[in-house]
Amino acid sequence: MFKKILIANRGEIAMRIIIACRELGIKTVAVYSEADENSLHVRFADEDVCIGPPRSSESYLNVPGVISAAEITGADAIHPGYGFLSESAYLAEVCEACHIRFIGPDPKVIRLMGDKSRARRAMKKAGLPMLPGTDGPVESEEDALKFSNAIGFPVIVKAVAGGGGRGMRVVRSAQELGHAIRTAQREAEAAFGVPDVYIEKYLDSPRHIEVQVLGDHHGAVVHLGERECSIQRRHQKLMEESPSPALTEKQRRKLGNMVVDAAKAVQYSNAGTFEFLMDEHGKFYFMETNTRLQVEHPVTELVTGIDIVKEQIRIAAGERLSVRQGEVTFNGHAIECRVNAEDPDTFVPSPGHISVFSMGGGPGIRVDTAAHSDCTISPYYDSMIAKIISYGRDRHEAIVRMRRALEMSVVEGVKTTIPMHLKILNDPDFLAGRMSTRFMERFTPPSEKKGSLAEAV
Ligand code: MV4
Repeated sequence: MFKKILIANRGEIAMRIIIACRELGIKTVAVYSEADENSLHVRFADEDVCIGPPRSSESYLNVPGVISAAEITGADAIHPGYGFLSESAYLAEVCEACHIRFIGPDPKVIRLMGDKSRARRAMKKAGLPMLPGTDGPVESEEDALKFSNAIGFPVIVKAVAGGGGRGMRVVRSAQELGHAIRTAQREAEAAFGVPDVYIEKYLDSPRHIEVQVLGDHHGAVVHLGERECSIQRRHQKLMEESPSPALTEKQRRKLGNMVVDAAKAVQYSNAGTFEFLMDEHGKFYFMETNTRLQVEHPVTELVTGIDIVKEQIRIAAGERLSVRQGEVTFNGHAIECRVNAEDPDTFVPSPGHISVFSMGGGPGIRVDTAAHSDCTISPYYDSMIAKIISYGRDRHEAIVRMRRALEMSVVEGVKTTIPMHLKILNDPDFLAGRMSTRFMERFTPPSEKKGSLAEAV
């Protein structure tokens, strides 16, 4: 097992990784930017190294800085958390070259899944259900038109290097196709340096459902069930839950087994998430694979009792998965609310000093945060300040607990999205489990709707 792990991240997820290391008896190294000198992850790590100025590009995204910090402190492994360098095949390769273990999948698998068109081909071959789509990047506008006419409009043009909703264009008629392809290519080139795009049949109001997997270096893969992530805005998830209210036990088993087979086909190791869209008939279609720990992993931990971060560390150290599929059980229901320092109506960021910070607790409530009273929320980073995760024997109990925990939370000094969450938790469609990726349109002010994906696409 590792003796010392460097955490290449900040905020609540750096704290989450420190917690796992402490329980495993592993020493920790925090890296931090000048803006995070007084952060809790620096306080609770055994060692800390400042790696640069506040801007992420000069600190948390700086591969030489992170590697140097690991070398100087003698860390055996690097946990990248989510965001930042978590899906950098390059960091994983540099780690390999430096004999530092990267806590994540093999760089080859990260690279494969990072190319959304290659990933699509590989996962189709491995048996996952797909929407009709091009088998590679669009070669010419004529071919694209022929293909789109054959599968029927609407279609969606997606950047091969995209993912998470960046670089997409919905096309509703043949006349718009050429322009959409050219615009998408230009945007993709500017954003990712790779102009390639591919085409898929477009689903208008699907659910977003994702499956958590763990794979070890001995060929074992298990799935930990699904998460319902339809409640999002501009590709930022706001609330997630497990299980999805839309799935039957039989569907869960079938989807989970398909994902396990697909993960085995690419020798997937460590934690991963397979994203699907579900249509109104309950059919699933593979979208992409996230080769990292995800923000919403706690809902899965609460319903399975499995500590995903500890599993990640054990897997990276070469140990076997602590459970077989038959030993994975799903109990009760968990919901996560992402508390962001934002205006709850306009979603405009609200950084600043928090004078009072006290999250509701009690039975069935978990709070993952690095915030505290008398702390400062920096404008340089993501606006998420805490995750409140509720657990109950059933969905109703999880909802009731979440409501009272939010009502009994006090955050003074910055605006938060807590009032928005309370509105959602009282919405009849939410309560009935009726949701799609368009759910938040009803909660979005008209002035904000223009740039939203629903409008753009
Ligand atoms: C789609 C789609 C409809 N049809 N693909 C957005 C993020 C990326 N992971 C895939 N995305 C979508 N792909 C087809 N063929 C609709 C979306 C989508 C979406 C997906 C998941 C969660 C929220 C979303 C919001 C808008 C669009």
